[in-house]
Amino acid sequence: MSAASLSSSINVIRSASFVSDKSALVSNARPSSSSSAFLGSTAKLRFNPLSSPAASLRSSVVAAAAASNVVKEKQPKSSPSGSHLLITKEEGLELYEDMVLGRAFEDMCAQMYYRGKMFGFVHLYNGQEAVSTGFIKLLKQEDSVVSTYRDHVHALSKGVPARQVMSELFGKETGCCRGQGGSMHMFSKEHNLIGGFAFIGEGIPIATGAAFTSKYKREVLKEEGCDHVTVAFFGDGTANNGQFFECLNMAQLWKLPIIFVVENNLWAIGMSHLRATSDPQIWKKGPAFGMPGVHVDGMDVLKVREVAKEAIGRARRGEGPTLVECETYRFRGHSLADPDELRDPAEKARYASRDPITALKKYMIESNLASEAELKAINKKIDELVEDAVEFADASPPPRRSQLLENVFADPKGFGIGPDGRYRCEDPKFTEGTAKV
Ligand SMILES: Cc1ncc(C[n+]2csc(CCOP(=O)(O)OP(=O)(O)O)c2C)c(N)n1
Ligand SMILES: [Mg+2]
Repeated sequence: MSAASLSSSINVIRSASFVSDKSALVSNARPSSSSSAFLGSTAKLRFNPLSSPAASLRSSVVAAAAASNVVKEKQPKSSPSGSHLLITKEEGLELYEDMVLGRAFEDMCAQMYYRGKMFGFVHLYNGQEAVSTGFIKLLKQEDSVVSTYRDHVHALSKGVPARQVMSELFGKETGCCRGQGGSMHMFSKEHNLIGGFAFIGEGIPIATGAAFTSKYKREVLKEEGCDHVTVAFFGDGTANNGQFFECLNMAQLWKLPIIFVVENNLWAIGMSHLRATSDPQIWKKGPAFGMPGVHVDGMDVLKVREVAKEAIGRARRGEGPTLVECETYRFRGHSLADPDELRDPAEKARYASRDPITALKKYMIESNLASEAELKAINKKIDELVEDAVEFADASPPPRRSQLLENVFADPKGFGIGPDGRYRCEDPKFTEGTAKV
C-alpha cells in the first residue's frame, strides 16, 4: 500500500473519530462506557485457549484493538458557525422521519407476515436503521443502492413509495416488481435501487459493475456531470465471501465511485462474527487493498452520516472507493421464521438500550432542534402512511397469470403465450403437438 493511500485511510479513520467526539452529544444520557461498546457480543465470546490457541489469540486481539480504540484518536475541529450541532433542524427531522418510517413499516410487516399476507422468508432491519438512513439520505436519485435480502428499509430510504414496497411484499401487481420479486428482491429502476439479492455477496459485483458504469460514462463517454456513486450494503457474514475481496481489488484498481458498507450486526444467522472470521475488524480490509477503511458506531445516525459524507464525497470527486464497517444490531431474529433463541438476552438488551431512533430523538430535543410534539406528529404521519400502504397492498390485484413467463423468456408471447393472452399449454390440443410455438 502506498504512503499516500495509507495517509488517506488514516484521515478517514480520524474523521470518524472526530464524529464520535462531537456526536457524543447523542449519547449523553448513556453511561460513557456504553457509548463506545463496539464488538459488544464478540468481546464476550469465550474461547477455550487449550483447545484453540488461535482462538485465544483472536480474543485478545479483539480486546486490544476494538474499534473504539481506533476512534479515540480524536482530532478537534471547530465548526465555522461556532455551533456544536452536526445537523440542521430540517436535516434532523428528515433523518428522524426516515428511521421511524423504516421501523414502523417493518413492525407492520411482522404483523402482516404472521397474518399470512406474505410468503417465503421475510428478513427485518429493526435496529439497523441508522445505517440505511445515514447513508442513503445523502444520495441523489441518480446514485445507486445495492442491497441484500434485508432490503425493505434501503428501498424506503431510497424513495421507493411505501405502497409499492408493501404491495411487493404482498406479492401484488402494484408492487415495485409487479409482485414478481417479493421481500428479498426489491428493485426500482426509477430510484436506482439495483436490487435486493438473496444470495449473499451476489450484490457486491453488481454494485461494482454499476460503479464502473458511472466511471465509464464520465471518463470514456464524456457524459457531463456524471458523478454518480454506488453504495453496496451487505453483512458481516458476507464479508467472508470471495466476491467481497475480488471487488475490493477491482474497485481500488480502477478507483471506482463505490462505498462498501458492511452492516456488522455481529451475527450471520446463528453464527457469531468472531467465530467465522480470522480478523473481526472488517474495516482493516480496506487499507489492505489500498483504500480507506472506517469503523463507525452504526447505532448512531449522526456518526454514520458524517462518515458517509466523507466517503460519498471521495467517490463523487473521483478519488475512489471506501470500505465502511458499521457496527450495528438487529433487534429481531434473522428472519421472521427465526425464534431467535441463540443470542444472549443480555446482549440483546444492551443493544436495545442503544436504539438509534431513541438516541436521535433525545439529541433533537436536548439540542432544541425539535419539540416532543413535532416528533410525535412525525410518528403519527408515518403510522398513517404505513396503514395506507397496507390497505393499498391488500386491495391490489394479484399479478395476472400472463406475467408468469415474463422475465423468464425473451419473448413470452412467442413462446408460451398466444396472441389472445392464453397459455399455449391451455390450447385444447396442446398435448397432441398441435400448438404453434
Ligand atoms: C451464497 C449463499 N450462501 C448461503 C446463504 C444462506 N445465508 C442466508 S443469510 C446468511 C448469513 C448472512 O449473514 P450476514 O452477511 O452477516 O447478514 P445479516 O443476515 O446479518 O444481515 C447465509 C449464510 C445464502 N443466502 N447465500
Ligand atoms: Mg450479520
